[in-house]
Amino acid sequence: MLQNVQRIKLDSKGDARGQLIALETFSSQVPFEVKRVYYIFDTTPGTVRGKHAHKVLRQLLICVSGSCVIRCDKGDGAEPVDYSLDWPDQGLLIEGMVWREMHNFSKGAVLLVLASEHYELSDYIRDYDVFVKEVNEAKER
Ligand code: T46
Repeated sequence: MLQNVQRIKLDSKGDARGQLIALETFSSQVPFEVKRVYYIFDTTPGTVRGKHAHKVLRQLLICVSGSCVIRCDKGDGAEPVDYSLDWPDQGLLIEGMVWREMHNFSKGAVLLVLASEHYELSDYIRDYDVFVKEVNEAKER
């Protein structure tokens, strides 16, 4: 498990009819105010998405249908860690500076993301070398 990346088991309200998961802002499962929701679907086979880090954004990722793998890298020289999401009660909370890449999307996969901020291009770091430099500079502060 990486610092700033946490698997969250979402509380499913199951009964004979099936399962239901409710997510609320500022709960133990969503520890931030949700300002934006987006979802990724109909991905091209073999595609890799993401390939960036965020400066401030906090996000909870849930693969609500199918499966995918989220590769997380702290930029500190340690090996990246792969988190597989393959059931709707599994969440991955990513906070702080983490380089993320989403891959191995199954056919029909839908990746739902709850985000703490509105869409802001200036929050993205899309160059891996710049990301590593910023991680190192933060360590020296
Ligand atoms: C992240 C991973 C998990 C918008 O207009 N509004 C939005 O809120 C988002 C997220 C994207 N867009 C536009 C920008 C691009 O034209 O949608 C297009 C695809 O976005 P992007 O290439 O950034 O998508 P991914 O899958 O590489 O990354 C996304 C999020 O951007 C990112 O924050 O952490 O999913």
